Amino acid sequence: MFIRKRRFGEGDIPSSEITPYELYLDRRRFLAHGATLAGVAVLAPSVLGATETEEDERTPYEDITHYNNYYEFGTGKEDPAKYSGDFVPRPWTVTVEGECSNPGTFALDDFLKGHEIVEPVYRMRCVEAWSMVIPWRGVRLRDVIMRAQPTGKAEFVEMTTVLRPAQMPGQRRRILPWPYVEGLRLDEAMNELTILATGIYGKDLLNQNGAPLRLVTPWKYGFKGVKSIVKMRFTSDMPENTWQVMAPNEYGFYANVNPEVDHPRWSQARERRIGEFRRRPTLMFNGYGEQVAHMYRGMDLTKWY
Ligand SMILES: Nc1nc2c(c(=O)[nH]1)N[C@H]1C(S)=C(S)[C@@H](COP(=O)(O)O)O[C@H]1N2
Ligand SMILES: [Mo]
Repeated sequence: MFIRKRRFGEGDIPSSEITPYELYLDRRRFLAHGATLAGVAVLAPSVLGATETEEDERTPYEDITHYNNYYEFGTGKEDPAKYSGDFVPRPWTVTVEGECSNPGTFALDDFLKGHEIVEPVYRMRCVEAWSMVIPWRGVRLRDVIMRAQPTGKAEFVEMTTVLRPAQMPGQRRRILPWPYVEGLRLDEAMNELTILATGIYGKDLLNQNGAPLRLVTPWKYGFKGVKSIVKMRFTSDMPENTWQVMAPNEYGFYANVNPEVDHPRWSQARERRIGEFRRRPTLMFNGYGEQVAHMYRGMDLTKWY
């Protein structure tokens, strides 16, 4: 078992009041649309740890922290480590807004307080066809969402990176439309695999990895993992996400890892694990199909890429 469960502080929500998330979502749909619950399968909660495979050797800390994509600090892989020294990740606040009944601006410690700390080891597959294996630390996004209490109109959640050109040299140039924005459908956000990470290898996130809080969705391409999050907004409309806005013919909203759908400029069939030379086959949903494939049933994944 690789998840070391730890609790700190008192939970704000007694566990007896936490509804299993599928039931919760189904009930919201039921209330919102008057649909019937009949025929809706309720999935048994499965264990986060079941996703770690023995063969996956963890990527060394040095590589995880010195081979980065974080354009706010430059476009080179070593730029984030080199140019993020002036970034101040504390104190930090997160604003929760939009379609939810518990909005507000929360100090990071309060935002995280009471949620179970999880330490999953996930593969991360960048759309550029390299990958790593990262031992994260964080909280489940679903726990955070349950506390925010999305309304029946909330279908998506949007997350935004901090805008601080004085501390982020890349934001002084028009590399991307700042701030960086990402989004998930609510069921994706509530998936057992989805976490908000605060650490790697048991240490607080370094600035180059998105300190103090970043998203991790291991079955999606790495660019969905928005860094240094200051805002979560619940919406009824699909949020715009930075890379789709930049290159709509290259990047979609869902961005699920799919070896059969090539990037217009390169193949996604194989990937290079950082630290290795040979390329290995890329797995559908990055190998997490058991946990996530059910969310895309009926969707044409060559179209909704
Ligand atoms: N704000 C912000 N978040 C971001 C990016 C970025 O440029 N800016 N790059 C994304 C991409 S393309 C990847 S692959 C991952 C890389 O995360 P890592 O550097 O911690 O490995 O962060 C993602 N999150
Ligand atoms: Mo990426």
